[in-house]
Amino acid sequence: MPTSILYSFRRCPYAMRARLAIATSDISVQLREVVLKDKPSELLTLSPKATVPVLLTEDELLIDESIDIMYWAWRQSDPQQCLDSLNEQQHSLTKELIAQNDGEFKSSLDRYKYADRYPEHSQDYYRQQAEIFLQKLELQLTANDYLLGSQLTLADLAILPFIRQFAFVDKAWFDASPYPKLQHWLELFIQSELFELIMHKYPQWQSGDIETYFP
Ligand SMILES: N[C@@H](CCC(=O)N[C@@H](CS)C(=O)NCC(=O)O)C(=O)O
Repeated sequence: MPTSILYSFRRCPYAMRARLAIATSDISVQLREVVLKDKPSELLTLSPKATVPVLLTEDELLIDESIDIMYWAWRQSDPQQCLDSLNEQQHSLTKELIAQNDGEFKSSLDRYKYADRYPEHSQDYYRQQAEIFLQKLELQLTANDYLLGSQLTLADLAILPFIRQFAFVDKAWFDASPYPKLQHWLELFIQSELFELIMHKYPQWQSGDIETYFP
């Protein structure tokens, strides 16, 4: 029975990353579904910064960054070679893309999504800022089916949840946008069994509940 514990929140793109990596490895974890406004004391005690995802491994290692959970999962087992297949150059491009995603793009995405909270600029302005990253991804996908080549890797799974969030701010705009490769890449992901698996709904975890395993 799995003994590593993952604190997760279904719609959080960072937690989705972690679940994607776990779901594409051969491992399972105990999943504790968190409600961000009502975090369990067990999580707050473990990780004072109190973001999700947080993983506590069976040997009591605490991992509280989503990317590090992805590495942890695939270092245990990587049957689809999401990490294993990357050469040095691909790995450095992956890191660059993820840094841009988590940095400038995420910041523009938040402003685009909640434009009323950031009245310094218009929603269109924030969307245009976000498009700088979309253009880069579109270029990658013009040459390849996936961001790094012909197979799904760390870069795709780390970035897809954020592009999905961006797309659904204004789906009609996204569907009509000049990014056909990106639209196709996202659509394949949303239609996949993998996506269905990681988006399964779990009730909020309460101390004392019987264990829920993921996947
Ligand atoms: N750098 C962290 C970011 C995680 C993060 O910010 N998660 C959000 C939810 S999507 C969170 O837990 N925010 C704290 C809160 O809303 O209380 C990671 O990659 O794991």
